[in-house]
Amino acid sequence: MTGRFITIEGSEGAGKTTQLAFMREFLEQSGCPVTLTREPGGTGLGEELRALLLGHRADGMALTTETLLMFAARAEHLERVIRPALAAGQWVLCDRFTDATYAYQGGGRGLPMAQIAVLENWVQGDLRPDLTLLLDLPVTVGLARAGKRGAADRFERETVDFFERVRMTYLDLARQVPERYRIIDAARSVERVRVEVKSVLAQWLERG
Ligand code: Z5A
Repeated sequence: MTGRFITIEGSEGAGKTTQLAFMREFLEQSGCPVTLTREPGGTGLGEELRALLLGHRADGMALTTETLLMFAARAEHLERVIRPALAAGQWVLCDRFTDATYAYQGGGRGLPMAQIAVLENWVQGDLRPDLTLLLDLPVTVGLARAGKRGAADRFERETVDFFERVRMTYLDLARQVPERYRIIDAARSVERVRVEVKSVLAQWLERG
């Protein structure tokens, strides 16, 4: 049996990591074997690329380089983790995927969406997530949450305008592919968001 591919997206401080733990628990209790992973990262090489992409050694990295490294990490991730897990019937829960490239490199930094689409088709072929949860919240709320965590990485130091463009791009993507996306109001308490995430997953499981 082929598994399912579920991604979770959102701008800074949306609560993805927090909700993924609940999602894993809920799916496992429902009898679905879960592989939990993240991007950029998810493999040895991918985590090295993540450190390069998020770290300050790469300040001033060209946008083309940044985008190609995101897709290099993704190619490795697909080959070594995502495709084998799906083939083994696992439910792959992934913290960010290609929608993040559209939102950050495309919306945030201004790379033409058509160039991202070329890489998406090349690296992924036909593979797209089955379901994407978008945790949406006002940028200032997310930044305030993330600000409590200490040292900022290369993306976290971006401007409020950058994160506004990221948010708008995610909302546009969700409008373009409504059958794949579920938008969740992530400005509420952890518990209220958890209840809605669970309800979305339960309805989706019921649909089969
Ligand atoms: N990136 C890219 O540019 N292109 C790509 O293709 C990909 C990624 C794949 C790394 O992502 C960066 O890579 C990311 C985009 C870029 N940069 N940014 N920004 P990441 O997902 O690893 O990093 P992140 O977005 O910075 O994740 P995050 O800030 O850690 O957010 P989160 O996982 O969504 O949130 P969290 O860790 O669950 O929660 C953050 C804090 O808020 C924490 O203290 C929680 O306890 C608290 N929290 C969580 N939920 C709530 C609620 N509901 N109320 C109050 N407080 C809450």
